[in-house]
Amino acid sequence: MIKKYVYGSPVKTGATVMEIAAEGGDPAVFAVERGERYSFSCALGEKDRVYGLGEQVRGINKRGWKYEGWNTDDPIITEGRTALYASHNFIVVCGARTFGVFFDCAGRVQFDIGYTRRDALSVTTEDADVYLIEGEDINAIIHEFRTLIGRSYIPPRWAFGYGQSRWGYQSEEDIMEVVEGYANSDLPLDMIYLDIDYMERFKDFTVDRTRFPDLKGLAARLKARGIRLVPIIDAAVKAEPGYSVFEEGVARGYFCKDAAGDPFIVGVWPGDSALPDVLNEDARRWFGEQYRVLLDCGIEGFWNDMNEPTIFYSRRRLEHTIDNASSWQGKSLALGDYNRLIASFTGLQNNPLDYKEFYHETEQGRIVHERVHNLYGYYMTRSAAEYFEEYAPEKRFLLFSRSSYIGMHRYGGVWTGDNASWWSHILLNLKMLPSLNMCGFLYCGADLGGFGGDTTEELLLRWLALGVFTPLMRNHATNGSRLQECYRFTDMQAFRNVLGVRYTILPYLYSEFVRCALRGEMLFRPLAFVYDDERSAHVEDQLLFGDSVMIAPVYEENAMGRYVYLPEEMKLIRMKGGSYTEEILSCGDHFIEVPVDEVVFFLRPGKVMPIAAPADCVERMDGALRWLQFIQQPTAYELCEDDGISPIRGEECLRRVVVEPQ
Ligand code: MIG
Repeated sequence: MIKKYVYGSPVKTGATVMEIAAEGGDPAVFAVERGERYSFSCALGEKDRVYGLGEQVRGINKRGWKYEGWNTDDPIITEGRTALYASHNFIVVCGARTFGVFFDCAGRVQFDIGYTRRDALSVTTEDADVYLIEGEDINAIIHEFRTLIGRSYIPPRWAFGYGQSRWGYQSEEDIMEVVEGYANSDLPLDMIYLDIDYMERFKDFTVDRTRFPDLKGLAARLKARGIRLVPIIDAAVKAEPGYSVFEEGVARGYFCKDAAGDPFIVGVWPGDSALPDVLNEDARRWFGEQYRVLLDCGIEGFWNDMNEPTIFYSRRRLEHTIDNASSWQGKSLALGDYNRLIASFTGLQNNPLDYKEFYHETEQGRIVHERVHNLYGYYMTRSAAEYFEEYAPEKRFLLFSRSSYIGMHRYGGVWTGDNASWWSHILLNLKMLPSLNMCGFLYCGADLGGFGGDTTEELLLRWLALGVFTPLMRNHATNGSRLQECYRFTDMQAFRNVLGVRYTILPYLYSEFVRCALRGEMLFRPLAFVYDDERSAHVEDQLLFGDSVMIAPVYEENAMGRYVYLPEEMKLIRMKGGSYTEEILSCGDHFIEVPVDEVVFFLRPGKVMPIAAPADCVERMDGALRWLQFIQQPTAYELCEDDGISPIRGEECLRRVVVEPQ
């Protein structure tokens, strides 16, 4: 049961798809205080656990820390952070009393989940719609929430292949070198990503003709080999006279404006730039249409970046800062003054004061950015998705974004931003998955191998051994870091084994994904959502993957394997490429040896799993299925069979197959 409570006059965010009449009073579970902000608090019982918040730091159980819904581009992702690139303000308190609550507020939302006091939870918001969701158990509550927010995005089937990315591919030659690198090492590849260097001086919707003389031809040649080229689009548009996207946007008033009504100029990669006002319906349609230049080149997928939106500087604050700095010319600086001088420059980036200085022209009137900050990435992505549907209604496109808000899950997926080549980030990747799924984001993944810093062969292999299960499976790294394409390393057979597992399990991954999207279920669940025992309630490094499988990846360096907790008897599967061994293990703790060239997972009793033979890309898979099984009697499985391209409108694509025990 869902109840809605309205505080103040919140901006409509587009998070939900159901009209619910507002209740009077306050949700019974909270003590509510009204001041400058609204505050909602309740006691936490000794054993209560709190789940949710989507893309966030720390545990699957969020208890013990403070978090913020405030989309932030800061690439140093440590435990001390409180906000990442996305705001997913949905939590479920689970214990003596179990309930879900969604704080639908596009401004700053603060969660204190047993941080100030271990026995108390408090959330503060600006004007907000607050939804209280009650149900039989946590799964019922989440399912109800997913009904409220609408069906998750389903990408084309090829988007479940493996992709390679790197910030720094400069030219067609660079791209071809990577493609041949994979092919020559006999490694699969479905996607290769273009980062900002394909553009002409970082101008959205342009292609640098000297380095990419024939993007259309390149896209076609790659597609003939089953590989898609996936370019990046940045939020900000270069402010340059003569650049049609900028000039048209200015002429039509489609950029965010300052108080005087002029485009608000910010610095991002192209230098001075303007932010398309994606919260304005006309501007949103217009921005979406710009993707056409690339769609006409045969491009079928995009990643949207810098849409927190990132502001390296605002023109105005930069001028002011430079003036201020020059006033120090020739003067001696005491340490405090020196520090202030430096801070005046470092503080230019994503300065919260800038968010008070520009506006969106929405159907709900003129709104200052800070009140709707968390919606920017959502609406940038929606603008593309809505246009794709107009451009080719018979086709699904790949689309994912860095910044997001609940509601965007209907239009695209997410990657979880600038992680690092740290072992702890494998585990963080795992922990985010169920939280993201709760909030509707099913198509998601992290930069495998780590974005920042230098990876190692072992780190990459172990990370890929988790990545084979994540819907978005992309190896991506930053400019200047160690080259991270699989073929750069030594043990090619190990990479073949691990990447091959992705293709082997693809029929299962795809079927589970589509079913979960259609039915509002989670692809990745914490053990606590499925098993009732006390141990399962606290497991933070294993997950259920779909209905049939449990995963427990290795996330420590130089490990021989790891301890795995089995809440019930399970069948251990050790997989290399398309071959595997099976072993039944009893309920309880086991030390599982895991060589780096192997992927292990566990099949649940009474369950089956469709698998295929590996191939060098999704389109070349032969369609023949085999079944992994741990059953005593004939068991039904819902297999997704569609063309992988046409929009999926209903459950017709799911076929019930009965598997006989063998
Ligand atoms: O300020 O386009 O998260 O994936 O490679 C950095 C360059 C901008 C941030 C993205 C990252 C991408 C990078 N971008």
